[in-house]
Amino acid sequence: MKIGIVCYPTFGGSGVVATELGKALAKEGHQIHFITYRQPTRLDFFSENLFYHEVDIKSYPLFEHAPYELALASKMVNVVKYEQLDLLHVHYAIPHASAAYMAKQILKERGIYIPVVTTLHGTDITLVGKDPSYEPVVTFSINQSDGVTAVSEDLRKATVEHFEIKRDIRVIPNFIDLERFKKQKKEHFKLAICPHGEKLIVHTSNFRKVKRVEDVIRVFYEVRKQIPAKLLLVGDGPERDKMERLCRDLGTCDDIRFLGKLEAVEEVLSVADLFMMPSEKESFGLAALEAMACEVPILTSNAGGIPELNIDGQTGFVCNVGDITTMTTKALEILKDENLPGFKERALKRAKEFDVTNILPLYESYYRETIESTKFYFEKI
Ligand code: GMT
Repeated sequence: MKIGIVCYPTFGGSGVVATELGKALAKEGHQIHFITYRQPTRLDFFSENLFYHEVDIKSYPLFEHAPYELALASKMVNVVKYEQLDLLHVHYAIPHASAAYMAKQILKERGIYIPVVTTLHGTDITLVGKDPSYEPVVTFSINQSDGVTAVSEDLRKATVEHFEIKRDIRVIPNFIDLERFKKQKKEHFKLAICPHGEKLIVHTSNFRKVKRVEDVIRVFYEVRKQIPAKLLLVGDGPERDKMERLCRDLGTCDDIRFLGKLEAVEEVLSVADLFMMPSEKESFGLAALEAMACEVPILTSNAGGIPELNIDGQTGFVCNVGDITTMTTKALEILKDENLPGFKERALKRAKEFDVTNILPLYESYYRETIESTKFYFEKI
């Protein structure tokens, strides 16, 4: 198949999923055309089946905000037409699904029917999408897509609850390339961070408010009172300054390190003993799956789709959002020498269920179904 993938090219989870999906599809022999405003972060090598089309955003003194959606729709029209694509797969509804709708209408006028699959990732529904400033367009463009997928059952339910949806939504969970995350013990790295055999806790996120990084630090502070431990915080974002101040106020600076944005997050994860994700909202929790793929147990909140990934008492523990006391107790339980190996083993076993080799065929068959179900329109044009 020839597939156009539209996504955000940044570090965010939806962009990572879209890029990894495109790479995996290309390996299977499909021709993949990425359409974004910048080269996706993880698309930094040559493959005969991978193409990148940059959206040109023209600015003009009159525009306070250049109309990205129009430039994107125009680019989609041209790429679909000249590359003869079979399907467009857009990741994150805003503004990709509505731009795809516009492109589809323009192409229809020109005698081409392009099926559109929209993948909902989370905040495009739970935070931004349901805001009255976007809701009518999000509802319309979900209903107008030829196929819609959500990354968890919880997100599917939230979409049906918040919007007037007149179509089925298929749940296709996020995935991981286990080959990339295969355990690569960097003992020298562990020794540098934990010279006295301390337990290592890791958190990675974009440091937005919904991630509740403060809970990570407060739980660590309590754990640290009971056992020797270190905390690594990977990522960057709006909450970082506040979190650095909190560490200073708590007097924990010696045991906490802020590493900023890291490309090779698997190197840090490979030496971790516990991963924390206390988010307020999380449709899936890709970062937690990455940790599990590195054989790291996870301590999470019960937000959104996280409980579909984290099996309470098996791969880690699931606690109520903001319940720092229970999180501390559970962290200590996981970190006990006699418990840790079992948690690690079960975390890895669970991650294997989400290996790309299991999830890719779900997308491929959904594409085929969608193309098949729109054949009627092809014939009508
Ligand atoms: O976090 C966001 O604001 C958006 C989005 C992104 O691009 O990172 O994250 C969402 O998509 C990920 C990939 O499907 C999911 O793993 C995250 O759980 C989800 N984030 C939220 O729901 C907060």
